[in-house]
Amino acid sequence: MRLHAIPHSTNVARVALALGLKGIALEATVQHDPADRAAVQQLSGQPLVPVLETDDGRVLTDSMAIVAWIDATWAQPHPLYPADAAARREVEGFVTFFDHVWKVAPNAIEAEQARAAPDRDRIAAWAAQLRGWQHGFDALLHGRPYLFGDAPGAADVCAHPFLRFATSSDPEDDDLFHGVLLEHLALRPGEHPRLTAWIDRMAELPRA
Ligand SMILES: N[C@@H](CCC(=O)N[C@@H](CS)C(=O)NCC(=O)O)C(=O)O
Repeated sequence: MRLHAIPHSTNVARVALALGLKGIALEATVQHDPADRAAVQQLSGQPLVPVLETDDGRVLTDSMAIVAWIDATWAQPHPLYPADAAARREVEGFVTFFDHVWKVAPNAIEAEQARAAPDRDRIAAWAAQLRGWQHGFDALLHGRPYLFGDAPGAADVCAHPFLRFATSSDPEDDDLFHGVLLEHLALRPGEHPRLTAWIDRMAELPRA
């Protein structure tokens, strides 16, 4: 399998983490120039990464759809989604929240900051929303090491590549969206200790 990527991509990191947890190796990770998506567009019909070329000739797009495919293809011994239907729906609900609600705020902040005269009040409101949600992630980690249980699963794979910016930065990463995450997720010492410990725990897991 070949994974198409751009440097420092959060959504690509989800796929690398899912494969790592499954113990599945890639033939190659193909790094593209963020400013030139022609090859990705030609391969997949859209410009965004990740794109996964599978061994049986599929071309898959959209990180969490790829993670669901990986989980369905190599279900055992480390399932990423629960087998129980209700528990699975809870995790799917988290993934939907993360991608379609949580991500709105940092994307909106990035877009507002790019305007000639950014509206500081709007940025502050989105930033407050992001900080408020950190309580929720910390609460999900009460009495368990991962967001929905005792083993890392799809929710952890979904959230960690983004929430990790609360505690760490990469000096070579100059992505503006990641700058927004660094600024607005940063945790003060002692704040949300369960979330901080989970970020460290997740960082230790294997990646493809
Ligand atoms: N919903 C897509 C989003 C993919 C996405 O936004 N990928 C970013 C990299 S993390 C990208 O290719 N951005 C290119 C751009 O915005 O020009 C997914 O989850 O895979």
